[in-house]
Amino acid sequence: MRLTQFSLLLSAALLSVQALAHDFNAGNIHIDHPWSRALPPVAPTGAAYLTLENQGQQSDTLLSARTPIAGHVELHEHIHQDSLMKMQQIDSVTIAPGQRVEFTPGGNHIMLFELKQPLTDGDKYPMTLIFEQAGEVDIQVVVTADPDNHGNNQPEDHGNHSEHDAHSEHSHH
Ligand SMILES: [Cu+2]
Repeated sequence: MRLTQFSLLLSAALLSVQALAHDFNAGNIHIDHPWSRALPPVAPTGAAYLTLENQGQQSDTLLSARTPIAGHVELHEHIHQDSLMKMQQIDSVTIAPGQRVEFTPGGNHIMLFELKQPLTDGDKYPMTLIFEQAGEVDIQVVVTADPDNHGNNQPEDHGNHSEHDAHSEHSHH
């Protein structure tokens, strides 16, 4: 019974947001294009990816995330161990001022355990990110079978480094 009501609410939420390009702001943190890869309905786990950019003057830290579609959510990273790619839980992800942190397949990701509904291509689902400074922010995650086809690929952008003229003020000879 409760599950049915929940599903109806969720469907309404899914229908109300349709745009594929989407981003969110929380304090000084800009959250760009949260997405999940569509999976077969039997998949017990999934993952969410996004980009976090710190546009403020002090660092902030992503502490955790939660979503009603998963029983349990963890922050994960991929590491190379004995020439194998392994994923493991991380406590948090800190974003320094001006830094951009990408959560991508094969890298950091938000791991979804005990999925309560399938990750179906074209759907969206709500997620809450909890930051140390910015607090809690509600986002919508897009589910897509073809993440490369949304025109949101980040081209290599190295044009934003403001080269600060670093005079060494404490050099003693
Ligand atoms: Cu994982």
